[in-house]
Amino acid sequence: MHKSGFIAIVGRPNVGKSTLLNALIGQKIAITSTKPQTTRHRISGILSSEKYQMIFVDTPGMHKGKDLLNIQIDRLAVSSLRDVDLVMFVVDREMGKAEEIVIRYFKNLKIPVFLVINKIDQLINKQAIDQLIMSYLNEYPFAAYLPISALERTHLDKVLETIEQYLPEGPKYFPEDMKSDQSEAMIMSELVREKILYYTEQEVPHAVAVIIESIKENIEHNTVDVSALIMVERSSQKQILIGRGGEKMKRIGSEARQEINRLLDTKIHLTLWVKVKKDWRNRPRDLRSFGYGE
Ligand SMILES: Nc1nc2c(ncn2[C@@H]2O[C@H](COP(=O)(O)OP(=O)(O)OP(=O)(O)O)[C@@H](O)[C@H]2O)c(=O)[nH]1
Ligand SMILES: [Mg+2]
Repeated sequence: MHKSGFIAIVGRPNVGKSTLLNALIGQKIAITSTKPQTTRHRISGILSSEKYQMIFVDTPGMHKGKDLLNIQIDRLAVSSLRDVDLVMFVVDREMGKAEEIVIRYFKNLKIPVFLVINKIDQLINKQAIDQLIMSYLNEYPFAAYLPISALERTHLDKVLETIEQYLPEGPKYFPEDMKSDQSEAMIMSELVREKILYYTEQEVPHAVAVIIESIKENIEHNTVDVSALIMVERSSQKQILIGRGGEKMKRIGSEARQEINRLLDTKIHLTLWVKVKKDWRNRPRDLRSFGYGE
């Protein structure tokens, strides 16, 4: 019997959902960062074996944001609960107000929800883990609870085993060698954004969107020429991004290029442009043209 199904990974921002996706697939599919609200799209990672195919759907962290981008992103995360066979609710601390908001969305679900306690490498002792788990089991009838560390890849075999038990019988929806649904352009723009998240602070990471403008094969130099546009909301943010003497932008470009080369196994030449677009996070048309929303 072959089993298959879709598994949504949901939770508050920054709990380690994308890190978990990457660890389960064994490849970097989604970018991660220490800053909340890193993921903005729904990203699928596919794990195939002889016995099963699991399609993991990484989602943006659920939270109540103020701008239109955040509202759309939150809606996207919530809508991911539809049309899946299973939900993994990822947490990294005791039950609180923000967690309660997420759990509220489970109330009408008829599919199993697993409680995944992540970052146990940071919890001091077994007692702390038990206490954390108890704070959730009082709130919702979770089908299973799974303490893990996505970063250190501990107990992931137990996660896969438990998912397999609950998966329905079904076909392979995707070719066996396909690991994600991300296009090359999406991978490139996300990797550029990841480096920006790493090198900027406060409001800048949230004010940035990256759009791949063109991908052209350069036969003469045996490279692929990629041009990317970085959108920010204010000229002060543009200055921060570029840095003194263009130093920061150079570093962002160089690190993004190296990782794109490695992940896509192509030699690219990357050109970055920074442009100011006032208040794009609140403009429906900008959001659409930057690839956000359903
Ligand atoms: N110590 C520790 N850190 C972890 C673990 N898993 C993830 N992290 C860290 O937590 C931070 C957030 O990880 P992400 O995977 O980007 O979190 P996310 O839930 O996808 O965040 P959003 O996309 O913003 O919702 C990163 O700095 C990760 O390295 C873990 O098991 N242990
Ligand atoms: Mg994420």
